[in-house]
Amino acid sequence: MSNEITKNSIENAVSQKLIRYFGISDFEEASKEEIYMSLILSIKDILNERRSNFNRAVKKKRAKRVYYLCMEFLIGKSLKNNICNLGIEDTVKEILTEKGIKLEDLYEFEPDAALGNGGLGRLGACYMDALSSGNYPATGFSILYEYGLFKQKIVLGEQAELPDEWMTYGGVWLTARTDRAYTVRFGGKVKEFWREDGKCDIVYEDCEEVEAVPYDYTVSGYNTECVNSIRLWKAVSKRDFNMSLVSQGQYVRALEEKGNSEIISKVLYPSDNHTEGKLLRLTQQYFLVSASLQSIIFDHLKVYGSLENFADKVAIHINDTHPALIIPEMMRVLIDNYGYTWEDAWRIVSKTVSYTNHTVMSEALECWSEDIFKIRLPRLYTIVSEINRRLCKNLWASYPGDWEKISRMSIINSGSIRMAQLCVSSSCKINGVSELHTEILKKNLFYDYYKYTPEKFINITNGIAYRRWLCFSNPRLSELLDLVIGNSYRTDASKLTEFKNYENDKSVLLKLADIKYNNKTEFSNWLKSKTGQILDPNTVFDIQVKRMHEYKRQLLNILNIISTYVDLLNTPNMDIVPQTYIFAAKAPPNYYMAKQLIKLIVAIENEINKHPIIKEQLNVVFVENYNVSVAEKLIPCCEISEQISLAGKEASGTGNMKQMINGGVTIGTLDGANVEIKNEVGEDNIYIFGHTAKEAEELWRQGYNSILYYNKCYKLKNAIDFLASGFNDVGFVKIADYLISGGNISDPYMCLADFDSYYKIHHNMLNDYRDTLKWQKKSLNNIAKAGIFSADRSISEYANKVWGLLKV
Ligand code: 26Q
Repeated sequence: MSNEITKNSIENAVSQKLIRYFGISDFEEASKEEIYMSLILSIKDILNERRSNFNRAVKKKRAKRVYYLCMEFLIGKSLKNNICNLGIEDTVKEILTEKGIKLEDLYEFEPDAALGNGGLGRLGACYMDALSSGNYPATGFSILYEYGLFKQKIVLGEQAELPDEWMTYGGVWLTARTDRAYTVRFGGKVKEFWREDGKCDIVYEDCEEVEAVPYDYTVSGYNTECVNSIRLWKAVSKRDFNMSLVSQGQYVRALEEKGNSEIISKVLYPSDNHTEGKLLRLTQQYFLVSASLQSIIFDHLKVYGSLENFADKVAIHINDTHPALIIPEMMRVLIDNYGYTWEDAWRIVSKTVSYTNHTVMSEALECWSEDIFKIRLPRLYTIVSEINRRLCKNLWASYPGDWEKISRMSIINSGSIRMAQLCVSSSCKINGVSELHTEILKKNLFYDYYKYTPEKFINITNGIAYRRWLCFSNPRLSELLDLVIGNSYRTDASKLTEFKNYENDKSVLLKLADIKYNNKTEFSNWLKSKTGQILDPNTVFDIQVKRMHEYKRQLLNILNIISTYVDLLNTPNMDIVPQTYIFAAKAPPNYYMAKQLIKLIVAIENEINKHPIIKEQLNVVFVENYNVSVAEKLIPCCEISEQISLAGKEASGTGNMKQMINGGVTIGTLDGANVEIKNEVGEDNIYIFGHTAKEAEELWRQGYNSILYYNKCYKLKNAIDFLASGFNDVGFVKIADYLISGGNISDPYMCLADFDSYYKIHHNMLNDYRDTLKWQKKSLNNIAKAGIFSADRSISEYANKVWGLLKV
């Protein structure tokens, strides 16, 4: 057991750090930066001690461990989360107040660790939190991107990208483990030497060698001694500094040579739901996989001394196909380094690895050109080919002569290595991230595989670290919950249902309204002080925050806003509910349409600002640099949660869950987890519109004729006409064309097909909003029914159904 944490112990720890690292013996002399760093270092010590105790207990119990491989962890800030998890917020506040320092100011100081793009990365971070909170032995593996996701600035109405140098103040959390570095090899030639005993020695020549140095980021759990970590790999050049070049006066070339391989961990690819077949990305993926596997094997051998029980003691989870190379890499290591036969190695690998799919969109499915793969990873290429040869042989036995099916299921096809096929054919379990998504996987994307091995396919609906998103981000609401239903929901989210008993309690409903108003006011003040943008907390806050992508259909929301704007221009004294639309989103820097959409939203914001009278009724703001921290401020203000993707495209969504648990009422399509949200809250507490996934697919197959919708609906026509000519920007004519033309720039996400039902339901929703008690009852129901979307629940399902993992 760890020592108890007291006011004294924290104060002493911080003072010691001030002396040791900054030579400051007096709190009063320390700058905010120094106190910030010293506080983090002190908390890190507590966590590291607990981690080591927890590890000892895991070893002693010989408990199974899970390793969660993910190219992204969108961690955000950790100071507040760790302080709240440790239950020491009041104590720390007390210490700091005595020194005239506000803890909130220190919180603000911390940069976001933005080692991820969006949903996938944030899910990884939420799951690590739940794993620790649930006392499960787990390690996350990813890359220590020196630059996190770019910082977004709106410059002259458009997104500009700035480098995100998060390490200066965010790196304090990391513990470098230079003693545990591994070598990763790329390229070169592979030579096979067959021995007399029939075994084969593999020798690599002329490979490029890179050192992978681990940096551990500790992850605390709520109210528990369990602490896990995310191990982040940094690429360090192994090539010794080339002194001969230096002596020839080629100093810069010598530096360049050294720096080359360190590029691997420089940047995170800023795309979301889209792959790029770039060599550097493949390099990053193998770097992650190879280093992580060496670390996993090292840990295992230290405890058990053999790999015989590997599959019983280790679960390796791959998130999306990005870390799929762990499959051939594990085969390589078991066969080449530990002398396993193919069959024995395969038994271990296929029992150890599980895979979650996070998207069905074709542009996000990873394929690598055989040529690139062969050159960069020659030994792995041989292994993947052999996996594929054996797979096809088995398939042939099950489906003799069905070449079409076998070529659909084959890993290698027409010069491409298809990572989804590799994952599905090799994993012990495959899951989708919402009920609908899993059904689509079974019926479409992985239909053949589902028929082949149905027992492997399961659903585990996503969940969120609700303590971060509710308890810590929305203290007003969680205080009310503590008061009304007690605080047991803080460890057991299902207890939130007890809040439903108060759906007709007028005083509770009015308190909810009050809390929302205060949150909105707080956010408005923050935004005004940051950017000067003005919000009126007396208007309804309608929020769409997520990555910018065509399939998420921010454009559908925009069309409805423009149509209301046109109405207000024509009828200034129209009776409408005063409404504020808040957007926040980053666009991938090379995604033209996504950037155009940001430009359009900012243009609308500016257009409305020219009409102060209209602005009172209809306000639009684009909040720049959306990240975890902005989300934590914004989501507690949500009244209307826009989840309007084309049905069938959003695998789950998790922002929908975060807004729901903060009392936001969803307007959405029957897509991803919206379907389950609807099932939880019932039709009265959600606004569903648009084509279902099945209908949308059918419509697309029959031929989507956008102009029909344009001609049929005058509101839509007005909006699109305004879009085409109302702004002095040719770019928006292109967006109008994209919406209505059937040509090669047409809208594959069929915004117009859902416009009519969207604007009607939106209108009804705003009418309902006029009645405060009626609205707050809906809001209350959303809070009360959100418990199922807790990451604690998701993780316990993974532990039981996928990993065979027990709490320690
Ligand atoms: C792949 C190759 C090369 C470069 C980038 C990528 C790449 C990077 C990120 C591909 C996809 C992603 C991210 C996908 C993602 O975030 N998917 C979301 O996952 C969430 C968690 O399951 C779901 O809730 C969302 O519905 C899904 O869109």
